[in-house]
Amino acid sequence: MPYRRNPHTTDHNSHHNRSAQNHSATQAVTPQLRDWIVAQAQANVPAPTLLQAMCDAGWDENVALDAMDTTLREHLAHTAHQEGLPRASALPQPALQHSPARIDVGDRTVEVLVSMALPRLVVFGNLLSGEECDALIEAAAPRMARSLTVATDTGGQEVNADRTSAGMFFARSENPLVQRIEARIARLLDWPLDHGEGLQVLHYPPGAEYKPHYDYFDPAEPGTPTLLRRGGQRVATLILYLNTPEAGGGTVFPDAHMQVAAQRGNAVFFSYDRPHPDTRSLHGGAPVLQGEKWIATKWLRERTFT
Ligand code: PD2
Ligand code: ZN
Repeated sequence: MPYRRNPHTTDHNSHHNRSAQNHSATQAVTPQLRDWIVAQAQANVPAPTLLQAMCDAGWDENVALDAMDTTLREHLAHTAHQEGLPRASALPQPALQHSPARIDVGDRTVEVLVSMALPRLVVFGNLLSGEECDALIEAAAPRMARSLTVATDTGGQEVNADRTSAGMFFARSENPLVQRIEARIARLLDWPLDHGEGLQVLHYPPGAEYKPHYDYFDPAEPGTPTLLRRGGQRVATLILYLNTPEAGGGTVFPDAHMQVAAQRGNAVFFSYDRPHPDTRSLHGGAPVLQGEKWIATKWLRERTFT
């Protein structure tokens, strides 16, 4: 694909500054040059061709590379925002660069069972011991109340027909068991412990379910600014399975056409870098068909949760 000549640089070069060395020290990335770089990229001109064109026009190679990089990065961020996409956040990330089958989290070896790019999702095995699962259920059971969900209009809480489970929240680091599990999660996900909400335990009796939803706070809802004051957006969820229902009760991801089975000690992690459906993070708790279901959920925030 041929590129269009860039008059801005060429004029600058031919009329004002013929020394390439001197030129590189004074080359300013003008708005016109930025527009030209964006137009070339939009016309699918390959990056090396674009770079060569700039070098031919008298640009120092490093300055040209830097100008291309900065201009296109800013352009992409700007376009995403213009198109109504909220800005992307940094994310918790398990260390999976070398595709390990197991991750040492200090006091335990966690198995990596599934890793998916979109939605960003990882299924872990053996994150909790059977005894830890039982102890969490035992500590939570006397404190269970019908699950509330966030009231999106006010930022408060309300009973919700889409969520027929009962639940409770542990305060962060409330007791040694919770503290140990939270420290393990922080290490596994490489995310500060204080960037997490307190662990929530949910109990689903037979027939109960949690209809598909997003865990992030919808930027369009009036209650969202209130919710964001306590540590910014939710950026990831870790659902820990505390028992194995006899049938049903998996966590479904409709956009990925997949379901994670609820297996005691296992967990599913998924992240969403912006509060937008393009993260494909829609998920739900399938109806429990036989037996009951207990989970603990850890929601991770952008910043310290207060
Ligand atoms: O219990 C589940 O599988 C489930 C499904 C959807 C839990 C949550 N969401 C949650 O705790 O956010
Ligand atoms: Zn959820």
